[in-house]
Amino acid sequence: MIRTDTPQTIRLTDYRAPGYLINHVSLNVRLNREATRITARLDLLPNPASPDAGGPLVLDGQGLRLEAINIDGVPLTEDQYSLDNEHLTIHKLPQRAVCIETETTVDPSANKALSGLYLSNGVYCTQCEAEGFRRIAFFLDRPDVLSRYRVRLEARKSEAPQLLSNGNLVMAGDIVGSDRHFAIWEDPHLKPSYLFAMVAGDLACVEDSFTTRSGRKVLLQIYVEHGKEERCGWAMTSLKAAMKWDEERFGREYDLDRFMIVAVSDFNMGAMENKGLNIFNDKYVLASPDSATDQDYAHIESVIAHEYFHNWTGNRITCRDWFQLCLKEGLTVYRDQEFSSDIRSRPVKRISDVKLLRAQQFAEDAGPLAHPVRPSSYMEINNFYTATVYEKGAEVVRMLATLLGEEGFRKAMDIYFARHDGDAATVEDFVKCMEDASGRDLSQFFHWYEQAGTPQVMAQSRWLQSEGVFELTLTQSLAPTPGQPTKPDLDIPLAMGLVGPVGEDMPLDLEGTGVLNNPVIELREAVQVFRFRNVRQRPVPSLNRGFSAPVRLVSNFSAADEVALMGRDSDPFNRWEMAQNRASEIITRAIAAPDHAVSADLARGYGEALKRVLADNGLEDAFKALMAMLPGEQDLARELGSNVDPAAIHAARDALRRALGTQLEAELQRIWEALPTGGAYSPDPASAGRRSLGHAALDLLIAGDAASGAQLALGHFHAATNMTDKMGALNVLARIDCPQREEALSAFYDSHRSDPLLVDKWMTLNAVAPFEGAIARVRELMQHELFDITRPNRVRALIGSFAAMNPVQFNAPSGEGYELVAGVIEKLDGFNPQVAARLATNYRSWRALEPGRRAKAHDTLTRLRDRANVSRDTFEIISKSLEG
Ligand code: 0A1
Ligand code: ZN
Repeated sequence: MIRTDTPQTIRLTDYRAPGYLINHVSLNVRLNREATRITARLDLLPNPASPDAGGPLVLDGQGLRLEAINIDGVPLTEDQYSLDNEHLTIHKLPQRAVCIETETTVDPSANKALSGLYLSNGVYCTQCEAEGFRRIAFFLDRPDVLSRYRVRLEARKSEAPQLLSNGNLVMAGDIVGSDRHFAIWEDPHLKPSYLFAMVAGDLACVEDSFTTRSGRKVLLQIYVEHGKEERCGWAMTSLKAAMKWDEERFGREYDLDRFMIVAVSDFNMGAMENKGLNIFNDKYVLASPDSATDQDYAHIESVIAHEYFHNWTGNRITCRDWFQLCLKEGLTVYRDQEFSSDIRSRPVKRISDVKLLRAQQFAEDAGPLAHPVRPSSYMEINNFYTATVYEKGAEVVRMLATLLGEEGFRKAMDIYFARHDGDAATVEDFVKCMEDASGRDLSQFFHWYEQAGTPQVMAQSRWLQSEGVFELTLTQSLAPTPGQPTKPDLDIPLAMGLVGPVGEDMPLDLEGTGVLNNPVIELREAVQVFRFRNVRQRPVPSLNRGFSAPVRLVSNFSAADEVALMGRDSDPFNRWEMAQNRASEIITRAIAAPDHAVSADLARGYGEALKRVLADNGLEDAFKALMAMLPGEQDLARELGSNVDPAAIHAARDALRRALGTQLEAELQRIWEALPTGGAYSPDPASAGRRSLGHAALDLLIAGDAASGAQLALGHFHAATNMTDKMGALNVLARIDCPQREEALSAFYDSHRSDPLLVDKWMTLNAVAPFEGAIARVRELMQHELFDITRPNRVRALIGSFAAMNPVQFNAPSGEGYELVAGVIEKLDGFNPQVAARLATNYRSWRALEPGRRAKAHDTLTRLRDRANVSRDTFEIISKSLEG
């Protein structure tokens, strides 16, 4: 049966201010697993600023059982309101302040969508962003309705010794004559319903404190399952570092007396910034040397910071509507990236962020799901928590910071905080602050928020020796994306340098401007010529340094120039970028070559350049590790753009790995042997860098000589005294078909089967094998006693990793990989559409495949779209994937 009721599209241009406002919310929540009873009293009044004031009141509500309703204490008769699946409509309201009281019941134990009130390992918790509050109470569930909340929670004492909600605890006690107790919380700050949270359960609590720069002492609490207290230290350290950094870098202090974090096992996303009560997926809280890798430590640090930073960018200043999501997300990602850059290595952080941006956002922008940083329409808002809104949104803020300079940007942020504190704001409001602080007209820049797609910048240069002029011609273009056939020119800030013979930066004396203090040029026209004067020696241009603009740069620069920059550009980002360019070119040629053989000459040249980098004592280990990693298979596929054969890409990339592994064997061996084993573990960046370099070396060694490499890796696995070393060995072993792989995987399982986060790692290791048998293994694991399709982390670990990290097997020519994932989407869609729809985005590049695979993917997608009862979430992703 084909879906008949096509979900409605919601448009930014249809925004209307709410007809009613809710000043105060008082909730009384009597928790019970199957029937939680919620009384909600809303102090409501007509919105004088809205033409809809005086009209019917339409409250959102989903899956609620309405038990009673009254206005100012008078019960409503049935003809005074109507109910459908998504709304409670009160036909007529007196045109004055009223108190509407509803009493509803919900069943948390049956909530597997993990939106609204649900149970995770017996702990009651909530998730209200974006539209989950309507599953708790009838409400104007939209971010421009800001209210003060008072929440009374009540539960059985033995079941839920802790009762938590936003703000301050004002009263708590036992209910005499019963086994129940209660707590009352008041949040003094106005907030939209999506920031509401409550948690009730039997949890352990780790406490610390932070004194703000104005001298207020803030209680910090992290709640976790009993027995996991020792794994909270890193999260607490990260939280305190984030609080301090926001004071120093942005002048932002925390504004309540208590800040709570709760870690739960079942969560649809990473974490949530509920006011004063952040709720986290426990994988972004729990860490110990023997359970978390260096990467996990770094992720925890940045997610803790991200959620904390939302207190100002998201909570104090929130979004007028969900189209403005990047207002809080892009800005907060920018802030967490800056935090990590300041406390770790800036170049290493930048390279890692750009890798992620390319892998996720560029891929999104290149396919049928492309959308602007601020979308203009959606069917299901949960589908728009995307790399474009988050990561490209952060890039747009970064470009503003580049254009305004550090001081100018800080001034603009100060204006933003002062002007909009307490507001539900728009992207226009934000950009206006940037304009007012700088005196610049940012109307052309604003297109970055509205245009989908990755711009291409073509650079051509020549050195006019006799005139002493270096001439750079830049051309911008932006290919059509769904719904946007033509595009205006963007304002593109390009940081750059002209690099002299020994790596020095020459002065940039731009004709018509003079010597640039800030080495950034702005490309604003379709084609623009920049002439630099007094260039007496032939320079090598280094463009888009630090990836100042999220564009695809193509140039007529020679391989020799790229190799030169790889060795001596003062901008570390571009050293890495040039290495990636060279490697991509070599691999791309091998893809087209018979047997995917790599050119020995090209590989040798590349290997020599890499050798010099690895031997340079002035470079950080973490940077060298990034230099030693080849571009990913999906990056290569995206560069090819059409007629993609994932198996050919894998083979060609492997051929270069093998060549490097053989050629650099001695150097790699030296690096490998220098990797310390045993000893105390510390997650600090220098130690983590040493480990990542060692593991990058292992990856190439194993490519050069699989048999001896596998033995090395197995030895490393058995000798490991921390999770980073274990996973370093397993990550390479997991990708080669050898007995050592099976031995290590089963040893890992035996030691860690009782730790869910480690079982997830194990599932992923099984799912990423690029060789025959992977599909059967994944199918087998879906029957494993530890697989549970209702737990998002487990589904992502096994199925999500298979689809996203195993391009060869997901794209098996038989179509079996597509079918496997589709089967999971179908099941999941029945109870957790958010996670199902996200899984479905893995098909987004199907049109770029070679014809055989393309046809298989098309069949699978069509079947998925045309199912009866497909959710709005999944329907939107699949139908757009098929159309675009
Ligand atoms: N605002 C959170 C992300 C988030 C979004 C939706 C969620 O549930 C559907 C949960 C979390 C953040 O940016 O961290
Ligand atoms: Zn966020």
